[in-house]
Amino acid sequence: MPATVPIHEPHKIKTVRLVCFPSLEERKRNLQKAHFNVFNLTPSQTGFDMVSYGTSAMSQDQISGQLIGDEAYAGARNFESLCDAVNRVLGHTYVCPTHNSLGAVKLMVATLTPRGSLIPSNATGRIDIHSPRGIEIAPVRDLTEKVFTGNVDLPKLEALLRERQAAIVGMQCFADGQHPFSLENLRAVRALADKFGLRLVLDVSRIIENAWYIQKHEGGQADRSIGDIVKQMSKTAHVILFDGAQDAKSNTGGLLATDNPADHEHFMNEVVVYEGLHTYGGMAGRTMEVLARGISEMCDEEEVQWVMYQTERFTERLRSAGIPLERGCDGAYVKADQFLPGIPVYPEHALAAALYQMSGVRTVVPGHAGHGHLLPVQIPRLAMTTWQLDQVADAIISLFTQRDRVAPLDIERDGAWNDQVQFRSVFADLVPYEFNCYPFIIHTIEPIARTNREQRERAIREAGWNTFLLRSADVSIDLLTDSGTTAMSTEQWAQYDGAHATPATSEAYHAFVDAMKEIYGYEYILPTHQGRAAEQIQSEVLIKPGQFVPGNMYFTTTKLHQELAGGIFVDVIVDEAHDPVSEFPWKGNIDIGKLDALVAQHGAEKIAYISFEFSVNMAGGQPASMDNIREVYAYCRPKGIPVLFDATRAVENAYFIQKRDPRYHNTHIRDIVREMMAHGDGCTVSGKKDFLINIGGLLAFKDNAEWARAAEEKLRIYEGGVRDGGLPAADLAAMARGVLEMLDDRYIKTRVEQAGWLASRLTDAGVPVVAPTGSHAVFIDVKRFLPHVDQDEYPAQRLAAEIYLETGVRVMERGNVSKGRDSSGKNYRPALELVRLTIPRRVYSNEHMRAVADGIARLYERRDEIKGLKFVYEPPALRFFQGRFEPIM
Ligand code: P71
Repeated sequence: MPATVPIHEPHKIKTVRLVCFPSLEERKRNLQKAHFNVFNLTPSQTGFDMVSYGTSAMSQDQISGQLIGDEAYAGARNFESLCDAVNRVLGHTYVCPTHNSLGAVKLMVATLTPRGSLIPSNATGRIDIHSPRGIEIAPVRDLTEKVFTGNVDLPKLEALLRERQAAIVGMQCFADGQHPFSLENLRAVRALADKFGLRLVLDVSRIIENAWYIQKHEGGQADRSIGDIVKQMSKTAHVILFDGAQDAKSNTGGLLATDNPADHEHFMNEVVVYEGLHTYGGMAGRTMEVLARGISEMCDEEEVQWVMYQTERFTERLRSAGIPLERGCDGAYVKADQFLPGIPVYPEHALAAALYQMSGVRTVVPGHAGHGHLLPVQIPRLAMTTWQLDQVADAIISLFTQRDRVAPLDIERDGAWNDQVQFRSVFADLVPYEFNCYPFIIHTIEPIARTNREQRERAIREAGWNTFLLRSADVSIDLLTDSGTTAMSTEQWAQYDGAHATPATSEAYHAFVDAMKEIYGYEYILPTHQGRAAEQIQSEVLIKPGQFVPGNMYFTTTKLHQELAGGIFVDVIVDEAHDPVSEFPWKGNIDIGKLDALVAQHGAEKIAYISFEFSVNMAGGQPASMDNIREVYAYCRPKGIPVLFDATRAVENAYFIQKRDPRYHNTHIRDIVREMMAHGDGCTVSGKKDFLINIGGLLAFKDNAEWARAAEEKLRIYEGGVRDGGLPAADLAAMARGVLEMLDDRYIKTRVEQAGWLASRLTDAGVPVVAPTGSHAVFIDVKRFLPHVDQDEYPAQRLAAEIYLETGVRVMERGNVSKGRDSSGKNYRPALELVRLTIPRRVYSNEHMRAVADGIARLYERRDEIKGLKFVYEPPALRFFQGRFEPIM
């Protein structure tokens, strides 16, 4: 069952937390203010914060647990959830909650290890908190053991127990963060403890990592599940101590648990003194719920394999570059004294300060000052992508190559603890490390479906071979659309939760209007529930029946509303847009020659407006150039023809202008968008794309008050209130925040480049894709993929289904099925027979994309075996949504 190398995260991103990238100048200022001790820096002064304590990404189930805290003083329901989780996962009957692990230690001291006690232990890190209490820790780690370095030296322990009276026998999973023990050793320690009539107290805070190590390295354990091993480990101890901010991915919380009712009685009587009542122990009800859910989830085999894969990969990258380090359960512990042999005093602090100066990465030196020289570089569980971790490793490697230049620190104020010490220093001349990965970390994850081929065969049959009819629960990576599938940020959630609902005028409405005015430069701002609602109103306000609406290609909903309003759509996009192999960079441009011919034929007054779409979706997400946008407006203005943008995916279009037009290389996306919009008279936007939200839209006019008034009239009738467009204040507030985030240069670059990255992996495998890669998706050219399947046997529909069968990935047909039949009943057989792989914003990593590409490459290898489909049910209109098929054998 276990332990193959995972190919991608077994989850997708649900919520992101934006990361700051302070400039070199800011970093130097921050470092100075922090007295060169990076402990004093805050996360907003930090790029990546490499600490694992309380920083894990939670699951969506955990985060929802936050909202059902039963904040009763006594007997909270969440306490029952916690007991239940501990019983099931860790196997102990009686649970005593504490505010965190120090609370659990306090209880232990009050009940089992009073002042003057001796605790033999495989861990020494906790000496810091035990020695002030007059408790002696006797280290009994087996220093000869190479693999299970956390094993107890059994003869040494036995000799010690014979010689002196110990209070308990202590053991820690992955002792001090670096030393795992074997199950065999744990059981032998338990036997010894029993022999001497002592309790074995096991700190199970890093039990998952230790269990993984046992699964991987201990004879006879490879076929057992993590859950199984964890339970056995936990049950081997008389008392367990658990830190909620580690494996359970909570931000705090702790507990002691036991099967011994007398010990539990003792714990309950003391917990009220130090922590709180025995049914909450100093934790909020919501924390107990988060903790309970975290414990229930923490043995998930695939999640564990993913976390440990990342840890191993990170450590290996550093090790192979020659960085002196020790393995950690949650990252790499760098030996600062060997890294900086020329710096004798506090080399760990000098290293941390230098790393921050050159890269913005923060690492924290814990515990007592000057005790050893390890600098832990820890990985927050599930919160970072492999790409980001590789770059953090590369920053450290880059520092290693410049280590001779790292400046020593002069002590300004010494102290007993690392958080106290302060330094003076100079800024060494270090070459900075520039990150170019996603500018956010993962705050919440959503598990994705795990299916096998047999289950997928059943699912696609039940869906009539139509990916629109698959259940999301049967889909692993969902590339159906980028519409409304975005991960929101924590900032957006803060706005969402803080918004005050009203059917009248909300603050959120004002925030929405102010943000839109500023970004688009338009005077009249109307919210709508999504894009097509704005399109309906715009079309009805601006089109007189019988007028022409020239546009660059078309989008289905846009064209439909123009026609419903009595307009006649005319395609005036450049010819290159229809050619899947043309590399022309501005395939979204309007052909002014075609436009001029239309105007010459019918007269300007017969043109309702130009419908100008950015990042033209049906052409493959192809951008228009700034020159074209300007020229179209310059052509139209003197003739009194309005230009109305479908500004959906405007930011992606702006990115292409920044990238492909040398005049804009140094212009911010924000300014490019504003300039684009200046060459038009109004716009519609499907907010479900650009605005980084799950629902919402915009209708805006530059300065025409009459249109705005007419549109408001329709807004009241079709959508909702004039101040909300049918949206709750919460969604307006999240949108007002989303539009600020959409303009971040780093964000939009990583978003668009992800499509390019996927395309290049497909191309490398020979898979034919539409060129150049567009703004939001990769389009497979199915005529070249399945040349042996006739278009009337729907090759793109079949390929979409085959991709699902092979990989669990869902994609969308854009070909003969979508295009439909002409008036004589024949299929249109369009020039483009495509499958669209659409990339949601901030949801998937490059590992997901690699898995998608590799799966499609496997299909391409055996493409000759793939045949077509025939309809078994064909709806009269928009048949791609509801149509059902059967494979042709
Ligand atoms: C996409 C979608 C969503 C979609 C719509 C219809 C059929 C299948 C999928 C929606 C767009 C769009 C452009 C350029 C307006 C809309 C409608 N795209 N303009 O690509 O791409 O906006 O969905 O908010 O109403 O999957 P709306």
